[in-house]
Amino acid sequence: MYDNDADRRIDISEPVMSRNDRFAAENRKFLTDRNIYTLNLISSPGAGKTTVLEVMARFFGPGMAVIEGDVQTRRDAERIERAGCRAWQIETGGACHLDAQAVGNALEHMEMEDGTVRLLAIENVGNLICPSGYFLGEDMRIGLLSIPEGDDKVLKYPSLFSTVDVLLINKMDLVPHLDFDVDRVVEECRSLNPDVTVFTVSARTGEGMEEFCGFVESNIS
Ligand SMILES: Nc1nc2c(ncn2[C@@H]2O[C@H](COP(=O)(O)OP(=O)(O)OP(=O)(O)O)[C@@H](O)[C@H]2O)c(=O)[nH]1
Ligand SMILES: [Mg+2]
Repeated sequence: MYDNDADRRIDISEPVMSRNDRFAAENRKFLTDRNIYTLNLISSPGAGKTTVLEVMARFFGPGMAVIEGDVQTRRDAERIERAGCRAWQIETGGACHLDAQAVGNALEHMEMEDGTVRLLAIENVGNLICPSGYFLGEDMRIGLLSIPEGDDKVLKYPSLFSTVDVLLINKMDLVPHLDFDVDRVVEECRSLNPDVTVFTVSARTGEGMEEFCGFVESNIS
C-alpha cells in the first residue's frame, strides 16, 4: 500500500533518459560546440561503408574525420588514413555496435580543436539490428543497403530503416547481375519512414557519389 507522501511516489510518466542517451547528449554538445556535423553509418558487414567513406575522404579531404567501429582490427582506419583523412579506430572486442560512451572516449583523443574538421563520419560495427538502438549524438543517421543483400531487407529490419535520415543503396553497378528491385526497397522504406532521403550509388564506379557528398555538404553549416 502507498500512502500520500509525495516523496515516496515515482512519476512513471517522466521520460527516463538512458545512460547511453546521456553520453550521446554530451557528444552532441561537444560536436556542436566545435561546429562539427556528424554522420552515423549503419549497414550489414560488407555493404560498403568503408568504401563509401574512402570516396568521401577524397571529396572532403582533411575537413572530414572518421571514427571506425569494428569488433577487431585497425584495418578500416588504415584504409581511411590512406584515403587522406584522420581516423580513430574503436575495437569493441566483441560488442556488435558502438555506444555513445565509446564514441565520447574517442572524441577526447581525436584532437579536433584546430577548427579544420567540419564533418565527422562514424562507421558503426557491421550489423543491421544492434546499432539502431544506440544514438551516438549524430546529426544524420545513414542506413546503407547493398544490392547483393537482396531487396527484401527493409521490412525485415525495421528498427534500422524506420530511424534513418538517409537510405543509401550501394553497389548499383551490380544491379544488372542480380535480382534487386530498387523501387520496392524505396517504397518499403518510405512506408516506414516517409521523410527518408534516398540516394543510389556505386562507391566502386563513383556513380551517384558526387550527389550524395554534395547533399552531406549542404547540411554542414
Ligand atoms: N561491386 C561493388 N563492390 C563494392 C562497392 N562498394 C564496396 N564494394 C566492395 O564490397 C566489399 C566490402 O566493402 P567494405 O567497404 O569493406 O564494406 P563495409 O561495410 O565497410 O564492411 P565492414 O566494415 O566489414 O562491415 C569490398 O570488396 C568492396 O570493394 C560497390 O559500389 N560496388
Ligand atoms: Mg568497414
